[in-house]
Amino acid sequence: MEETLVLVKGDGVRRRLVGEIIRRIEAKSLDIDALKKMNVSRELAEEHYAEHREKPFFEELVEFITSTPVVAMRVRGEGAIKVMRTLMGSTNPAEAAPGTIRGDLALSLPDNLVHGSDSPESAQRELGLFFGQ
Ligand code: RTP
Ligand code: MG
Repeated sequence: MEETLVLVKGDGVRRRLVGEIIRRIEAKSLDIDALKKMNVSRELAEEHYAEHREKPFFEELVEFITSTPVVAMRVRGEGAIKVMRTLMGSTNPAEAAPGTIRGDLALSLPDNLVHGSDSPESAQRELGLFFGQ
């Protein structure tokens, strides 16, 4: 069984969409193995988004993820990494397909509600950072 890290980011928590996002994950028959609401330190944010360190939006991204609490989940199931990315929709909510979390519930960057690991390597690394395994 595959595991992936899912974050409901600050905009999702602020808009009280945690339940709606969990509902969609469960409706897809994925398992939520662990879940916690937490603050993300600058250190954790920079580590988590290390691949984006040189991008123009890096500072905005770190500000965004550290400014309000997030809900972190370890999500498990067959093909969980790719399945979660499909449920989430495209990075830019303006382009995300209807039926997806971002397509249905978000409008523009950086407020795209969720994070999902993008590969088995990222998933292991990110689960280690957020759940210490
Ligand atoms: P995530 O990592 O959050 O699951 O999202 P993703 O793979 O779909 O997108 P990624 O390219 O990894 O970007 C990470 C987060 O950075 C913000 N972003 N802003 N202003 C911009 O052009 C821009 N591009 C990306 C988004 O919050 C995105 O989720
Ligand atoms: Mg990403």
